[in-house]
Amino acid sequence: MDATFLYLRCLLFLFCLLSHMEAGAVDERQLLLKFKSTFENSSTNSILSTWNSSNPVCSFSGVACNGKKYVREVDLTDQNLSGFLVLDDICQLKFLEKLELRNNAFHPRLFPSEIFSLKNLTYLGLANCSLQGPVPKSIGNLSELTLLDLSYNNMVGEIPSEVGKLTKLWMLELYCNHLNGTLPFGLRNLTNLEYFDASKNLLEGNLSEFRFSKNIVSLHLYENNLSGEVPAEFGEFKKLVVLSLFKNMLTGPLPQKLGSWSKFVCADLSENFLTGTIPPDMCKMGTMTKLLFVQNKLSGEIPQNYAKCTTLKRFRVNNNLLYGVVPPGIWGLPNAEIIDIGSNRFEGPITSHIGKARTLALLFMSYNQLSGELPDEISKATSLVSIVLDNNRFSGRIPRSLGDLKHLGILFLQSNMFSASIPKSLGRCFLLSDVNMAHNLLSGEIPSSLGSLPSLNSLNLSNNQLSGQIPEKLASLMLLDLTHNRLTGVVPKTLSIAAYKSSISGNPGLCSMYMSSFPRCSPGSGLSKDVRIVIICFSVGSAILLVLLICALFLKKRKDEERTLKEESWELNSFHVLSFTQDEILDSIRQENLIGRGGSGNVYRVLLADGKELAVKHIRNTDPSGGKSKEFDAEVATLSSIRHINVVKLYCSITSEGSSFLVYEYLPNGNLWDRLHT
Ligand SMILES: *[C@@H]1O[C@H](CO)[C@@H](O)[C@H](O)[C@H]1NC(C)=O
Ligand SMILES: *[C@@H]1O[C@H](CO)[C@@H](O)[C@H](O)[C@H]1NC(C)=O
Ligand SMILES: *[C@@H]1O[C@H](CO)[C@@H](O)[C@H](O)[C@H]1NC(C)=O
Ligand SMILES: *[C@@H]1O[C@H](CO)[C@@H](O)[C@H](O)[C@H]1NC(C)=O
Ligand SMILES: *[C@@H]1O[C@H](CO)[C@@H](O)[C@H](O)[C@H]1NC(C)=O
Ligand SMILES: *[C@@H]1O[C@H](CO)[C@@H](O)[C@H](O)[C@H]1NC(C)=O
Ligand SMILES: *[C@@H]1O[C@H](CO)[C@@H](O)[C@H](O)[C@H]1NC(C)=O
Ligand SMILES: *[C@@H]1O[C@H](CO)[C@@H](O)[C@H](O)[C@H]1NC(C)=O
Ligand SMILES: *[C@@H]1O[C@H](CO)[C@@H](O)[C@H](O)[C@H]1NC(C)=O
Ligand SMILES: *[C@@H]1O[C@H](CO)[C@@H](O)[C@H](O)[C@H]1NC(C)=O
Ligand SMILES: CC(=O)N[C@H]1CO[C@H](CO)[C@@H](O)[C@@H]1O
Repeated sequence: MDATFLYLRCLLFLFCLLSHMEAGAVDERQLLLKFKSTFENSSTNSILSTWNSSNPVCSFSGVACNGKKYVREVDLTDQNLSGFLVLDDICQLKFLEKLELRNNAFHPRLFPSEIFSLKNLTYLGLANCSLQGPVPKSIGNLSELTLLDLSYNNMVGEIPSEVGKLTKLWMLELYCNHLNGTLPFGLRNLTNLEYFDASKNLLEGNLSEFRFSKNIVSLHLYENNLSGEVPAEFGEFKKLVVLSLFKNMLTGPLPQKLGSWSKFVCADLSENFLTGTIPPDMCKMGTMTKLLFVQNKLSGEIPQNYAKCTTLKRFRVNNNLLYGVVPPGIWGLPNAEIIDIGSNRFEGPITSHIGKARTLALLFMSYNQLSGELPDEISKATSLVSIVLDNNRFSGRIPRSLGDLKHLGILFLQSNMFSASIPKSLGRCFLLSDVNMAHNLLSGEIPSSLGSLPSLNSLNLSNNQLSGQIPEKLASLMLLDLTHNRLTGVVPKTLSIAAYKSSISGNPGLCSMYMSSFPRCSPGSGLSKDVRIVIICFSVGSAILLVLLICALFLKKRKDEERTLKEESWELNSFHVLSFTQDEILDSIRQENLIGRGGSGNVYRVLLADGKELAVKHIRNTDPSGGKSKEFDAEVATLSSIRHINVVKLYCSITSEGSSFLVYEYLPNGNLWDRLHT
């Protein structure tokens, strides 16, 4: 039997040899054409159209040959190829070194074992190829591999320790699979490894196997279940520039020399249980852009060095146990986009350095013990979109210069000790959407300019010492809280409905013509008796009319909206970088997406293809005379039913002659922090 086997092997060998000698390149063409024939719809693929029997194999698109005209590379990235990935044929290409099939639409299948005959393969790219099942142990046979990319598949089970045999590996990509177990014993032998990414898997255990990865440049293991400490050896890695380990269960202190040797760029260790202090020298070479340690148990002060780290774009240490005075230079980092130091124990003032923070968009520092006055220079940080500094000990007046911040959308100053009056200049911040100044010592009148802000959603001025009348225009907000102040006079007509009762209570000086829970206004303070009678009669009569009107309008509206939206000419005005198009919004203005219905417009919940949710408020332009229509009550009823939904960010407006849409971020649970992940 052995003899027979040998004989057959010999025959096969001879056959192979002969076919090679005859015309190697022609054979390779047949192999590739057979490979092509395994794809569905290969006839409609433009690259594969060059794969035909009259073209020489080296002129096939996506194919590269070596000096002897043998196929060295096959690269069919992003070709939308479908069918079962069958590699029998292509794996007979003796000189193949690179096989890249990323981002195709293959049918699910196990890791193709044919591949293991390709001993010369140096580059194997099978990302997003619908591979299933475990990573086979035979992967260890491909000992020439320098790049192995199996990311974006459905691979399960543990990473086989045979991977440790691929000692030439320079890049290993395993992210977005379902790999579990610990990082295998053997990874330590991959001393040439520079890029490793096994993020978004189910890995557990510790990082010990990486203690020997002294050439590592970029290490990503975020969104796993890794535990234990970051090994001390990481502090000695001379080439490390990116370390991304967020959302794991890591504990213990960080090596203090971490990132100090190389042109270090990014440390993202958010959402772990790290203790100790922030390593001080990650920006030593002046290249760091992201320092992200959100939600850990770090303590100590912010190292002074970061105040000089002018390359920093994101400085986020929210939710730790850090303390001390924030080094003044931090406020003025010239390239910072986010400074997020909330929920710590920082103290001291925001210094005038903030005037240098020209790119700063988000400034978060809630729940600390910061104090002093806000410097006027804050107005020079002209990119500011959100100022969130609630629950601190700030005092003094709110700077008038805030009115210069043309991009400001969120202003949260609540639970501090701000005094004096609310600056009228805020009426010039046209993008303001959410304002909270509750629980301060503010006095004086509510500036009526706030009522003219076109995108204001919520205004909370409760628990202050505000006096004077409520400005007429403060209506149609998703949230209005003016409770517990010293407001006086007549409750404006627009607020004289039940939905607003809880927004204005706790102001003993208020009176109302219509709301029983307030003292009636004396005749001098409001309208004459005749006018009142007319209004009451009108209300009763119009109630019936209103119902009919709303029904009619509603039916008409449904038709109008569905029929004509995209035919109209629209103008899009964006206030943020948009990840959606105008058409995506207009296409989603459909009955099934309606979450609230009102007189002057409806509110829709829009689910984008990428899973992001938006709230879209449709406002039909009212008649030229400008006054609120009778449908106003209905709208308030609608909007007040979702008024506690925290609609924070206004992305854009889309307007035409007849109506306009305001597109907001939609936050069902209203958690401001959730939306700001790294
Ligand atoms: C093969 O493809 C080339 C274009 O690359 C084309 O010019 C030629 O006509 C094709 N030959 C056949 C037999 O389809
Ligand atoms: C991919 O192919 C499918 C069918 O094979 C087709 O419906 C789809 O439009 C193609 N997509 C692209 C981007 O070519
Ligand atoms: C690897 O490539 C060499 C030439 O570089 C060739 O002689 C050899 O047959 C190839 N090995 C395999 C297993 O294909
Ligand atoms: C995976 O490939 C498909 C094409 O088959 C593509 O549409 C999709 O965007 C790719 N996914 C990723 C994460 O690149
Ligand atoms: C390939 O790997 C498997 C599993 O590790 C091993 O049993 C087999 O001997 C290897 N084959 C070759 C040709 O090296
Ligand atoms: C890993 O997942 C496989 C199934 O995919 C399971 O059988 C195995 O027990 C898991 N191992 C660990 C360590 O969780
Ligand atoms: C690592 O490599 C050494 C020497 O090449 C070898 O003896 C050892 O078995 C390897 N370790 C693992 C876990 O593969
Ligand atoms: C890391 O985990 C391995 C088992 O996976 C264990 O043997 C080793 O002691 C652990 N190292 C540390 C420092 O906890
Ligand atoms: C993560 O690991 C811990 C133990 O370290 C375990 O209790 C927990 O269930 C794991 N979580 C997941 C999602 O696997
Ligand atoms: C207004 O802000 C205060 C302080 O943050 C808060 O307690 C109160 O609930 C807010 N009002 C509404 C209606 O949300
Ligand atoms: C399996 C598959 O994708 N088939 C498609 C091939 O292309 C034609 C049109 O070119 C489609 O109708 C098939 O559905």
